[in-house]
This record gives sequence, structure tokens and C-alpha cells, in this order.
Amino acid sequence: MKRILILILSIGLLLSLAACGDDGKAGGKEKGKDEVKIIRAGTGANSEHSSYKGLEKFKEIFEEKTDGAFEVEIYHSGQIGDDTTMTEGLQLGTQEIAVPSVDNITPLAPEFSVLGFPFLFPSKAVAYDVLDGEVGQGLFEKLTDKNLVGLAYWENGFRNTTNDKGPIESMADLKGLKLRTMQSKLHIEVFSKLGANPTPMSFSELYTGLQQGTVDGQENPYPLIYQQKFHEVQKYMTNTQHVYSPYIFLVGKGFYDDLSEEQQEILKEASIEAGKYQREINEEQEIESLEGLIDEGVVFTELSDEARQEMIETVQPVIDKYTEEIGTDLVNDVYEAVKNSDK
Ligand code: TK8
Repeated sequence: MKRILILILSIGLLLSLAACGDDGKAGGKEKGKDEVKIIRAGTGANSEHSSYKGLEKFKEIFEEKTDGAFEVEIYHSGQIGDDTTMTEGLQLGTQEIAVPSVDNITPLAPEFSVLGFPFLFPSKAVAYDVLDGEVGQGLFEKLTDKNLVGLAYWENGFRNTTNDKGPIESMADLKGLKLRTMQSKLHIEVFSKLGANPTPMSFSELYTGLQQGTVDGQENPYPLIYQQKFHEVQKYMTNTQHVYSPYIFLVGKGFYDDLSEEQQEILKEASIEAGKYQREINEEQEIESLEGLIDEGVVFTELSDEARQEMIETVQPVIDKYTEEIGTDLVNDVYEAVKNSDK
């Protein structure tokens, strides 16, 4: 078993060295090329997105603070896999870092579903408070036996719904809509409850799925809708803001355990610092993207308070069911932290 693991790891290392040869970025460093450890970091979003910019910031900080011992290679648009595949890569040791949406790791670590409960966070400020506080950080422990280490929460953002059938003004308009969801059992049940016909699909396949009508609609934060040009194939958009999606800065445990304590600290700090930057960029991108989408002709509907209230009440039984499944104590802690946040 150990031998196989070593074999897999060495293949991974060889592959990353080979990949590095492409752009030769490891050259020019004071240390010899073979002494520089290559780390591969990926996001499913494209290179315009805040998650990619955040990884660039992370690279800058981490490489500098570790004095040239590492080179971070950044991949976007699911080049080295979608959220699910990248997370598997971290577990196997063929990839070191990924920033998947928390909801997409819930098949592996179901406790994280609580962060994707609909209408949980009333604002970003409260989300930051809870995620960066005791409860959010405590959830990272659930990853250890999955061979993963969670270091920080970044931001994907509040999600909004697009489709090409008609404006969504209330739940009635979701009826029968073929809606793509993330790989989250909870989200599938939430959208079924709301009357839609949900289908999980990889983010990388989504544009084509929308274009070919495999699905009628999808939900994502404004920057991803705009940057992925979903509005080319989706006429209508509603600010449903039904859930806040955090990204998680995730690393493989094997990689993490091989670092010195000092390097582990630098890694954690760099992930947090880059995350602050990423959240700021994301905030700007949300404003620009909404403007861009409207300018480019999306039919934009604002969800009324009554319509949102109807959705909140409708999904409550699903929340209750998952509370039982995940564990009442954990879920209560999260709700308490939301309530007690002074943000
Ligand atoms: C890729 C995914 C994406 C997520 C999704 O970055 O799958 O819809 O919102 O951001 O993590």
C-alpha cells in the first residue's frame, strides 16, 4: 500500500515538474530548479475571477515568505479538474491546493452542508464573522480524517438565479424548471421543495448544458454569471440571494504534514491574507458584474420580500431534516453564532 502511495506521489511530482517546464517559471530563482517544490493550486472559475486573483496573491505571499523553496502554479477554469476532481487530487497528493465551493465538498464532508443552508447568513459581514470565528474554524476538524486540511474561507458569494424560460418573480415561476445545482444533496432537496426540477452538474459543463437546453437555468453569484457569459444563453435573472456560498481554501493533508511547522504557519497566514484580498476583489466584481449583466441585456427581476418569505417558509422542512442529519448541536452553534454576531 505504502509503495503504491509513493508511486502515485512520484508520478504527481514528475507531472508537476513536467508542467512547470512549459512556462519555465522555476528558472531564474537562486536555488536550483530541482530544489524548488512545485505546488499546484486550482479554481474552477476563470482567470478574471476573484478566486484566481486571490490565488495569485497567495502565490506572491507564500513564495516570498518561504524564500523560494516553493513555486505555486495556478490553474483556472477547471484546467486540472472541477471542484470534485481537484478535491480528490488533494486527497491523493497529486495536487496541493484548491478553492472549491464549500457546497461541492459536502458529498465528502456532509457537516459543511450547514454553511449552505438557504437564507442562513443575513449579510456578508455576518458570514465573515461566523466563518472566521470559532464555529467556522471548528468545522475544519471534520476534514482531517478525509485526508484534507481546511485553512481559510474565501468568498464565492450570494447566489442568484438565471434561466431562459421567463422571469422568476415568485416560487410559482420555478415550477418544473430544469435547474442545475452544485454537488450538494441539500441544494437538490431545497430546489425540489421550491418546485424546480434540480440536476447536479459540474460547473465546467454548465455553459454547454445551458446552451443545449440540458438545463433551463442555474444559480451562481453575479461575477461567475457574468464572467462565464451565462447571460449569452440565459435571458432572465432574479436576485434570489437564496444562499451565501463560501469558498474553502483546502490543502492535501499529505502535503501539509510534510511541511515544517513554520511553513504550515506561513501557509495558513498566506491563505488568510490572500482571502481578505480576494473578498475585496469579489465585492468589486459583484457590483461591476451586475451592472455588466444589466447593460448587456439580461432581464433583471428583483425578488419581493413576500416572495422571499414564501421561499424561506417552504424550505424550512428541508433545513429541519438536514439539521437532524448533520447534528443538532453543530447546527445550533451556527445559528447562535449568526444571531450573536454584532456585524
Ligand atoms: C467553481 C465552482 C463554482 C460554483 C458552482 O469555481 O459550481 O456553481 O459556484 O464557483 O465552485
